[in-house]
Amino acid sequence: MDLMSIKDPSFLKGLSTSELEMLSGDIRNFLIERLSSTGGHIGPNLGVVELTIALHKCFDSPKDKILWDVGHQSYVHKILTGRASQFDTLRQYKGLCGFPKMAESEHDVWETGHSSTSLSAAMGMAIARDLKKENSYVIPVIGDGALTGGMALEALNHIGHEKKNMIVILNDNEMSIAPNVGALHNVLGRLRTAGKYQWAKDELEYLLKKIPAVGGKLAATAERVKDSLKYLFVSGVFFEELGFTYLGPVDGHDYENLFENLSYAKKTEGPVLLHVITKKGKGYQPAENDTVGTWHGTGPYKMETGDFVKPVNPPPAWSKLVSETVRKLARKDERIVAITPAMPVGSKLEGFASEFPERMYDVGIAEQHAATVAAGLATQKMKPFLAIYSTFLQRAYDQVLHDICRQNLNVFIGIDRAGLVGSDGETHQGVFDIAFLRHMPNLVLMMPKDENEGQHMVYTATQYDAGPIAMRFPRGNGLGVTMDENLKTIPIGTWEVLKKGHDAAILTFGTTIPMAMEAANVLEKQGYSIKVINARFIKPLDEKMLLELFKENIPIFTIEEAVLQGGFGSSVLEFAQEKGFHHLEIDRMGIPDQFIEHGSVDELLEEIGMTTNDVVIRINKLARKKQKRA
Ligand SMILES: Cc1ncc(C[n+]2csc(CCOP(=O)(O)OP(=O)(O)O)c2C)c(N)n1
Repeated sequence: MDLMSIKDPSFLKGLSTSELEMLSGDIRNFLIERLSSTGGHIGPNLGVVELTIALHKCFDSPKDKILWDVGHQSYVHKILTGRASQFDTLRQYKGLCGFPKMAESEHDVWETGHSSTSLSAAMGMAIARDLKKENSYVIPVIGDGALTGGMALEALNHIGHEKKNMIVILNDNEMSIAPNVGALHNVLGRLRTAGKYQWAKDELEYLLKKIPAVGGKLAATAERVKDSLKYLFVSGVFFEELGFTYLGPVDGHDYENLFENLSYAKKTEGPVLLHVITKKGKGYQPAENDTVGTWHGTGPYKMETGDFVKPVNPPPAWSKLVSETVRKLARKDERIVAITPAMPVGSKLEGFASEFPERMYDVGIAEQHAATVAAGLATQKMKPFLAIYSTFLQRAYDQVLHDICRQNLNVFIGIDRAGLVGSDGETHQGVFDIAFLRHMPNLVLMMPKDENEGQHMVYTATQYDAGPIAMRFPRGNGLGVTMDENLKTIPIGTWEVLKKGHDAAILTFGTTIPMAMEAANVLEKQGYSIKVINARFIKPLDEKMLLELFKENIPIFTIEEAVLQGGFGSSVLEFAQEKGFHHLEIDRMGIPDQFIEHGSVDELLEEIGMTTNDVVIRINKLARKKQKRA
């Protein structure tokens, strides 16, 4: 079928099962081919082809609301809702978003990127539907990984209590981003092997009804039989106990099976949970064979072989550098324990896990829990290393504040993917952490200029025993600098002058240091002498160096790949104000007050005016202003 001709999912209503099967094949081929050049979430999407088609055939989107949890598996939905022709721009600048996006389609009724929100949002929609006396279905689709998130569990608790009509589709492929973990995963495992509990229950009910009534005694016995059957078939009965009608498990690649269960679900009053078993990567051998999570989300690959297209001998990846340095230090320090909220692969903790299995905890998609587990460990004089992406740390704001910082506990937070992350887009940009951490008492926050300083900072963090310490580091690879053999501590709160100068000073840290140096060199050629400071401690500031700089009375230009509001530049302004330097020229460059969509990091920096050229222009202006005043 010509996928480009699809405008909306209504055409599905008239297709037979064999035609739907052909359509599934066409969609799979399309995804495998297109994603080989753009990259994207291939595994999750290949797994939900039949499920997505079945949902759009059985329901009337957008009147019926289909919500995609995390949203990385919404590509088939995008194809069925008229967006196939945009797939060559997937996750690229101004192109098709890799997650649901209301601006793209009326069928995207809920935007996501962070996991485990779909059930809560669906509950809100169901409440609104009932208050407005409307008639529609609300259908959140949540993976077994996303179901481990605390929000999802909070929502189950509420939905089961309120008994609103809702059809929760549990897409169980036994994988999170990496293999799924946890007790809930084991419950699902038991359900998977338990067979068709619902049908057995209905059959029993039918049989019991046929027995002539001989009073309440038999009815009571019947109830007990039903209960024991429940326990016989599914030792967990987790969802039924929570107030859901549990349907399944059903083969998520079998249309007839899906239709039968979906139509049963539509007739059922109250919340239903339909347990659908799917195979991640279905139909593409390299992705189907993946047991670690490599094919969850990928860059470009060679379609025929499944080999990834990668640069030759790149500098060390930041995540690996940090995790491997922690691993090295853990050999000498038995107190070090690593914690990841579901990202062992992304955080490159596989090496640590294999060497120290008893000191490595993947806690599932549970950032809040991860932070407080780290706090608990620290109360017992352990040295927890919490490996977490900047964007997901947002989830654990209060745990970092209330549990870690307030109790001044020695937790080392490795903030991965700090700064712009590129193609994952606005839900994943790691640009808020400085603003939401800077005001937390006791916390040390730092960011290295390169991977060599990075390894010294990791060492510094593990040696530091005066409270919580966090190190930001970006997505991607280091600069390829020479690495020192021996690790050393960096005195807390000390900056470094990278280049001397007397006309203006640039204060920056991390990824923007090369840009600052380049701009300073261009300005040098224009006759300005520019000082560049590596402000590697975002908190505490190097107050001594700052005061000296203020006294020089030269314009100050701060750069941060993070939001300006409440950011590093703001802290410099605040300090100047506090110390009475009111008439200093201070200009701040950073992420403006808006959400930054997907694109390459360079394209995004260009869009928001954060290039070398922008720095040169703005410092020129500052310096001229200063000259005029003088
Ligand atoms: C709050 C949050 N933490 C971590 C992630 C990273 N992440 C993206 S997808 C995913 C796994 C989701 O697993 P599942 O829901 O089972 O979906 P599947 O990909 O297996 O279909 C994780 C951990 C996220 N998106 N949001």
